[in-house]
Amino acid sequence: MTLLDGKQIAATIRAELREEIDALRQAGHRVPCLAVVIVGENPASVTYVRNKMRACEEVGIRVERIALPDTVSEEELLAEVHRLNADPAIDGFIVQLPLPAHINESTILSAIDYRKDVDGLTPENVGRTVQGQPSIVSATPRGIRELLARYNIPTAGKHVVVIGRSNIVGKPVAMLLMQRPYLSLPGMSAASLGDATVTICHSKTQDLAAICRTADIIIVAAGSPGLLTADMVRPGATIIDVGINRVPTTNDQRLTTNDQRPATKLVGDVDFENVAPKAAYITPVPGGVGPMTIVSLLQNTLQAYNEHS
Ligand code: BQF
Repeated sequence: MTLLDGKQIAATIRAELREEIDALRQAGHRVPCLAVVIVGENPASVTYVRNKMRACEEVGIRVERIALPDTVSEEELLAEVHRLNADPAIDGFIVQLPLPAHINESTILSAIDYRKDVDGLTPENVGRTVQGQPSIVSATPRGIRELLARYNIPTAGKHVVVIGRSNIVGKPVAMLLMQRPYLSLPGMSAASLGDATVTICHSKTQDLAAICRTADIIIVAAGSPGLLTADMVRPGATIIDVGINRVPTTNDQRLTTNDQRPATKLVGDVDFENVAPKAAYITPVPGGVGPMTIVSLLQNTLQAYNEHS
């Protein structure tokens, strides 16, 4: 079993991005600039935004944080989106998800100029990705493709089973790996992945275990800790765990009764301990797909800068 070390690959890619951005600066160009809009103070969202800002700073992307209260109206948030669309100093921006319940996410996403949509979630970018045209690919699917590419794990002709049908992960990663390889996408690494046979499963799928047992690659993005168990995995399969679940730490994992660490830990959707020994390749949580998602956002920001500035 080989661990797919997203933490390490992401660090390598950040070093590459840093070189590219240093070169821009040395040539007298302005550096790329990302804006991040956060609505409210959901602790997970605050952490994710901090991760993104720190990564930008590391590679030399300018980053602007725009914090709005969770009482902001949809109209006010739309006005902020329109302002960012029109600001020539901003190459790309994201609206951190999820949004409060009184705001319609799809209304907000649809208002983002697709050229600045570095999360790749606008209808234009989703449609162009589906049609195999140059597009900004959403961050987690791009990160998964990059991770497979850097470990030389081919997808052509392979059966990929995706568990989860979200607009952010399940649907776009299925599309991406099913595509005819598109060699000239800016910012893509040499290996181009696609040509997979893809099955998308979800909460109403009958006999998920039987379908998974036919998979060469399983991508789990269900948000359900322990969902993928060893009996569902064919020996030698590749396992990509997109789940990020915060679960209570059991007492035997705490060193002493005075253990000052928080009483929760991050786990994925995979029963890692029992699945890992059967897998050829598997992503850990944390340190697998998560860091790749962040680095994809940086790559998308540089792509938006290169294409439109
Ligand atoms: C790691 C996200 C669900 C809903 C909205 C590194 C992140 C997470 C884990 C991170 C995520 C998950 C992000 C690790 C951003 C990934 O080391 O394993 C980074 O910051 N993520 C998000 O912005 O919105 C989400 C998950």
